[in-house]
Amino acid sequence: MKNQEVAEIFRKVASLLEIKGDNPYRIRAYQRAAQNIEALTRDIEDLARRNQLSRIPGIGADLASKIKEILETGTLRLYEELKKEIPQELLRFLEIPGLGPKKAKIIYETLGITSIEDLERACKEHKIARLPGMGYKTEENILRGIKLLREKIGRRPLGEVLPLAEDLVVYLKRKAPVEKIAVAGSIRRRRETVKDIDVLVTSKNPFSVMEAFVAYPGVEEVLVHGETKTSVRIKPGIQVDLRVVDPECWGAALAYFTGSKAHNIRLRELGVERGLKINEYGIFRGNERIGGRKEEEVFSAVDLPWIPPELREDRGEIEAAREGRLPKLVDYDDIQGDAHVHSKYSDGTASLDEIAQRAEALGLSWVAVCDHSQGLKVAGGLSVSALMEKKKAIEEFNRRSKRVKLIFGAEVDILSDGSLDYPDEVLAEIDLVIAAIHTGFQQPEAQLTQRAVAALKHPLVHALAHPTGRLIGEREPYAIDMQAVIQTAAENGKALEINAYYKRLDLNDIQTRAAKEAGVKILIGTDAHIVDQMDYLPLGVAVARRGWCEKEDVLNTFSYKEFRAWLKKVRGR
Ligand code: DGT
Ligand code: CA
Repeated sequence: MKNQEVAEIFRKVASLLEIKGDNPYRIRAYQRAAQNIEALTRDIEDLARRNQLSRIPGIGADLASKIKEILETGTLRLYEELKKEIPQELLRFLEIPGLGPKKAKIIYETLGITSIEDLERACKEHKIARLPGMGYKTEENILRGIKLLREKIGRRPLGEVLPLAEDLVVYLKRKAPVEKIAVAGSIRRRRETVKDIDVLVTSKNPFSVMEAFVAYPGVEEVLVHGETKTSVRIKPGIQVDLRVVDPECWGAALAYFTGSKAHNIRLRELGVERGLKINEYGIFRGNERIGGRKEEEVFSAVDLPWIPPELREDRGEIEAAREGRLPKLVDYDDIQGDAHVHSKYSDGTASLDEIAQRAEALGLSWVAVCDHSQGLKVAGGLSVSALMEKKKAIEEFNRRSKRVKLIFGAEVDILSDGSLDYPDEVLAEIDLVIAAIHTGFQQPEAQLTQRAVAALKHPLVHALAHPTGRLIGEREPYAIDMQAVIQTAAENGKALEINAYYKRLDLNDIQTRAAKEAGVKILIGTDAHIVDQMDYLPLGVAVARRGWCEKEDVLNTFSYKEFRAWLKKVRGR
């Protein structure tokens, strides 16, 4: 898929135009296009072939023809011309999250800095703070951006890598003589970011497996080509290690390569206490193999029940397993609804029918359609009259739809003083009110926290959306006291969202666990702006599982009726 490549070029065009001081609307159009293309789960080439590019939000005739140009030529004339006007070094600075084109240009022109290392030093020596329009805050932001950039180079969001891993598994099952096959490592644990793809297989013919593997169409470079281990780099620059293991070692290898390393070390220590050696080849007493064919054997050898991969981080799961108090994790199949989807009414692209169709295909029985509120003009926020129209349309839809029900919701902006973006009498009409912060990210912690707390205390609010505002690899969480937020939610019987969009996963795993422990209910929403993004729901479930959530902790496991009852209960009705 060329989606990322196209998005990247558009994003760079936007930055270059910004450096040149071009028309802000034009710049915004490229940025928005980049965002929406990146968020697509469909193959953009496929859309282009079917002449469906205009289905992507923000893509008109002009941008559609530019997308086609990129797909046909690999680049864009406009981009190449802009690059000639602007120095290369400056382009590199634009990769740093949080460092905008204007500031990058001033730094480049006044200090003559040309490398990221020099820029880092200049920040630490407070040379940046002295430049016009900048200060110590700018230096902090740049340093944070450099840190994020370095992390980003090594790790990618799970939601980007998981489909690649799944595609490879399908390919290997079809083209290689594999018997067992599993993706291990951080992907199996569903960690939010991933360094590489670890695949294990058993086979009677390892040689053919490796031949098929290196012939995988996504392979860019073969790094190691062996009988038991082969490593390649696939298209977006991700390494894949494929290991063929003996069936009698399968369970031991699966446990070992699933990790985490910290968890493995604990298991190995427990083994040592029992006079056992546990490694990727099996479980041994002296030279005698006593197990390793099945993964459960690794755990039972040290008197533990099998531990779900999402918990294997040495965050107390070993102790919990020993004491028989492992959570019975919420299952991917327990999920009945998606609690946060945007429609055509605001900045989404889907009609109510399209949303319901996708939900049905995903095996869901309800979806909350939560569009933006009136003040959020950039995101097509709904006026009160549009909101009431939508309410009617949803009621009408529900009258004729049996299998999938829609819930009339709104993602209501929390204004900078903590008040909400609709008056109370309007909020009372909305069945699910999710409050969210979309502005003022730079406010001090006390103020941001106060806004979230005030919203959660509001009697008509049900939940807080994407509580920290972070974007993986792009934007740090804003300064917010999560403990205060969790406590307020707990005291007021309100839910916190796990936003399942692959760049958000917000709450994250650790915050989710804190919320669960405080008795706060979790509400998972994909925040889909196009129906394809509804497919990200399992990523949110993965976060819930990594946060030790059980079925009853997660409101999405409720039936439509039960969920509606909960919505009413929150408002004391
Ligand atoms: P990442 O960074 O996203 O690739 O995370 P992982 O957990 O997939 O890490 P990776 O690919 O380096 O290694 C895969 C698994 O192999 C890891 O989760 C645990 C196991 N492993 C790797 N190195 C060691 C080690 O030195 N000791 C032990 N006990 N296990 C290891
Ligand atoms: Ca890995």
